[in-house]
Amino acid sequence: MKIAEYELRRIHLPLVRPFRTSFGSQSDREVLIVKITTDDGVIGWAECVAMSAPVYSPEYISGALETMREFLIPAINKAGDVEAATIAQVLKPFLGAQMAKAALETAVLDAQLKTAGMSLANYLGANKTKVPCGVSVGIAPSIEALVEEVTSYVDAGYKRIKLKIEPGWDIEPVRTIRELFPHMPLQVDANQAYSRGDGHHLQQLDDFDLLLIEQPLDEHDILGHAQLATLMSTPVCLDESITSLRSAEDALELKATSVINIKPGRVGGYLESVKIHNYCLERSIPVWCGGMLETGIGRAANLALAALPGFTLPGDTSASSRFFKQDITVPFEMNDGYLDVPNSPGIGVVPDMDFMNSITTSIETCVGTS
Ligand code: OSB
Ligand code: MG
Repeated sequence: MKIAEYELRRIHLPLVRPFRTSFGSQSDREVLIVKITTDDGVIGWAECVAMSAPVYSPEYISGALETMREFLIPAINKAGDVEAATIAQVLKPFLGAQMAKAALETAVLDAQLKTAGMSLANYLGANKTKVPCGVSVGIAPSIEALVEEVTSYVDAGYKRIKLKIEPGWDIEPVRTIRELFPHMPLQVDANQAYSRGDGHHLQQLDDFDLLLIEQPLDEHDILGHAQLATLMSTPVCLDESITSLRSAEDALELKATSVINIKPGRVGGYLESVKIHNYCLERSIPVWCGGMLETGIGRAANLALAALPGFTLPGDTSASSRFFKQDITVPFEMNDGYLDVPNSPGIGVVPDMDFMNSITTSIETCVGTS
């Protein structure tokens, strides 16, 4: 296909409650939405999961926008006739920028699959029509507030709880939630907040029958994670450190991780995500689908991925209402702790243009090959 036009749009959505992690607190989500129009007039949508500031990953919205405009889009235009499966190769000369690359590839994929009349879930190899929902719970202002928030998610039907932790907010909150919900699948995420010397402290988490501890150390500290994994009975799971199939292979081989959080934006797209999934499935390594506070556009595509057979743990695939009062698509609603996997062609959802226009802060268009 040939791309006639690209639209890069920044939108601003308030969160239903502040989301606090070890890298900061957010009370709204700025999102970069990518739209492509093919020369046949077919539209493809995608969400770039970069955040406003480079605090989770080195990518951030303004940077991703500039990378797309200055480098990635001109390279795709130069290639001329493209399909989703060729985009990664076309963009390979430009280093990093996985989130920017993923968004462009996904927009192409959406348009391509709409043309083919196939859902993303089918294309990726899904074998489920609904997926169990987990929820990521931020660092709370107090234990009481945490209990109230977690209880509301348990009551809503969530099947797995993930607690964000950091030094000073770890053993006691986890103990409290474990005592209150002895059988709930529970895991923790530190977003790199600890250092190598914290192994004996973190060992205390082994008492709480956690599914895993996610990214306790620096993203580059593969050796530190491998050492921690020998100290703890709780499985170590990498998030930030995994930016490609190659890095997943290395981290597994080095025993720095025994579970993988697959976040499509972080690894450069859904096609790379499927490669990581396939590699892990062959070796019986459990994987789950991470989240980046996506709107319905990104959430829809994540659900398609989470429906693949190797996604044996519930992901951070929560309902739209977990983060947003109003989503930019028809909201994803939980039924009995599950979300339905979209089955219409492409990612299966489109934005509500009136609402999206009302929260748009800037739009830029780039011409394609005509
Ligand atoms: O580390 O998984 C993370 C949100 C933003 C950046 C990083 C992370 C998260 C989450 C929320 O934990 C996941 C979600 O429910 O979208
Ligand atoms: Mg994480």
